[in-house]
Amino acid sequence: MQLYHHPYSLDSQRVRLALEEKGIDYTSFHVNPVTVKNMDASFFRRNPSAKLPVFQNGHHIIYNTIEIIQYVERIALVSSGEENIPSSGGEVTAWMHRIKQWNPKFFTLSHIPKKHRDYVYKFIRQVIIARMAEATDLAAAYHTKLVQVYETEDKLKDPAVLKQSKEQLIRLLDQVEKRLNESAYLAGEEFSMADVMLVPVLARLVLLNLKEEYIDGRPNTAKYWIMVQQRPSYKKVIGKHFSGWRKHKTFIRTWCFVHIRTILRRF
Ligand SMILES: N[C@@H](CCC(=O)N[C@@H](CS)C(=O)NCC(=O)O)C(=O)O
Repeated sequence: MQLYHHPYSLDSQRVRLALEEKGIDYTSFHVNPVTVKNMDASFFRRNPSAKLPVFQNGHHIIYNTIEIIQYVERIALVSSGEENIPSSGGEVTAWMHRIKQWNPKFFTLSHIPKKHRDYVYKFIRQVIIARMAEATDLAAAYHTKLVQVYETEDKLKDPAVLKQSKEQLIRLLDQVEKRLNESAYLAGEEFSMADVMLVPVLARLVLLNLKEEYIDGRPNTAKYWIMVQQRPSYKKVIGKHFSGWRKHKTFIRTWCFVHIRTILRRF
């Protein structure tokens, strides 16, 4: 089994948490979307949406995060040989879909200084154009991606888009807070795949220095956040890259890559 993913990608974090929680071995391939590795022809040919993560088992490829997680659950069930391990019930699935409805893209980008965002987006556009010239058979798909990049940049200028994303996040966090008043985890007393969907959202808020605004004022969520960070899966998938000084190391590496390529005009 292969997973194409990156520590920056929230959906990748979700899938990796599921794999760690279920103890499933896999071959890991890092595809950094900020250094635009997701547009390399070898990856893009496999996945013309260029989105992460991509999960492959033999000839079977899955692109949808929830489908991957449910597939991982089934593998864990089969390989355990036990028949009475419960797979996710209705409430877990409902939470997974509810959480997935919030797209972190615009919210995240809107909290990155415009100057840095513009620099990276210009780099992304130049890389796509360079790849288009190298692999002409993929030109149409690259062109679609280029249009999407321009659309993203346009949407980021629209305060209504950002307002809607923020309001949707607040509604979700309020529902979570209410639910966590009834049980330790999102769908009961056991950590489940619903939590796997939620934890990266909280980690993203912390990364953007928004913990005080979105987590601390919700006491059940604040308690939950402390608890989930103790899990080995969290430490391996998220903590390792983003706790304390490590987050600077993670970003500086990417930033240097983008900066040097831009200076040398090597896309
Ligand atoms: N196909 C995924 C969505 C994945 C997704 O949106 N991935 C983001 C990162 S979390 C991405 O790769 N964005 C890069 C891009 O849009 O080019 C799903 O439905 O679960």
